Amino acid sequence: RISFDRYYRHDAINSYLQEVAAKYPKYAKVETVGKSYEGREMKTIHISNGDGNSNKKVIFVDAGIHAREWVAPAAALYIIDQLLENMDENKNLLTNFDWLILPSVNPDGYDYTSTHTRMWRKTRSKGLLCYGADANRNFGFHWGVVGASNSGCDDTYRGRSAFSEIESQVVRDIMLSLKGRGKFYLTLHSYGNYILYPWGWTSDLPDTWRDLDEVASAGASAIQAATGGKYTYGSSTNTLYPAAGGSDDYAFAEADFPISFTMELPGGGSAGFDLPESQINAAVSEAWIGIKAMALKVNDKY
Ligand code: 0X9
Ligand code: ZN
Repeated sequence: RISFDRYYRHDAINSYLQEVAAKYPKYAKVETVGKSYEGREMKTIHISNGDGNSNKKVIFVDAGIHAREWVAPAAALYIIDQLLENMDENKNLLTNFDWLILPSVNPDGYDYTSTHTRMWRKTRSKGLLCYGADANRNFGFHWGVVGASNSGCDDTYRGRSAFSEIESQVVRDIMLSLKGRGKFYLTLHSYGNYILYPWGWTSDLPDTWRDLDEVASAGASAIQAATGGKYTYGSSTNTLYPAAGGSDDYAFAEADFPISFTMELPGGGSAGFDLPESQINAAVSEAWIGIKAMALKVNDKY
């Protein structure tokens, strides 16, 4: 069984997916959904309770769109570990939902943070002067209108055009393929302990913001009750900052996910994005408590 006292490189993440799916063939299926700019395989794992119902509601979780946010892919692996290795305890989460998890959205950038620059954020596509776009500014909903740079060397570069990056295309295509069934989209980031809902592109709130707020609140309360940990929730713009072209706004607006959240996991302090390995387990197990509570709330509502 995988341990959460260290970080794993992209290749190790892919190997883990294959291994755990081979161990639970009745419940888990791995699919290669695309290749990154530099040719790394992007894999999802689909987890069900094996009852053969292929029409269930779906929870789609991704992580690692920002290369340096290492605790995010770790949290995605933790979800997989808990759903499969702890299935009895988590039965209710699989009765009504299938889970689709893409733990490593930006494998080129992620590997680059191991081999070259720890604080790399973007993809690694080749631009005129610099490499990469911020894949979380690259989605085609109000693309580029705010909080996104049009200058290729900036960390929040929006890209040449909406969906110029293969990695954001892959995420988009998964979302659209789930249209109608997709009820909860969760994209894992770090850091700051936030649960953020749309919109990121405007300070206006969506009509259904009360529903978003209710689900986010259930997550934050469950965490606070279990560990005392504090997560702040609210719309991206009003809680953090305005930034258009995010995957969360796209899932909500264009792929009809009624609940779409960015979860910013812990980090901070002197560690910044570099959450020490000794703190991974606490961070991801706490996040899982919140995610379970949110999933149950989503099941009640949709
Ligand atoms: O800026 C981001 O992309 C996210 N924060 S991070 O520190 N992980 O880079 C927040 C994204 C919130 N969602 C939108 N603005 N759409
Ligand atoms: Zn991020």
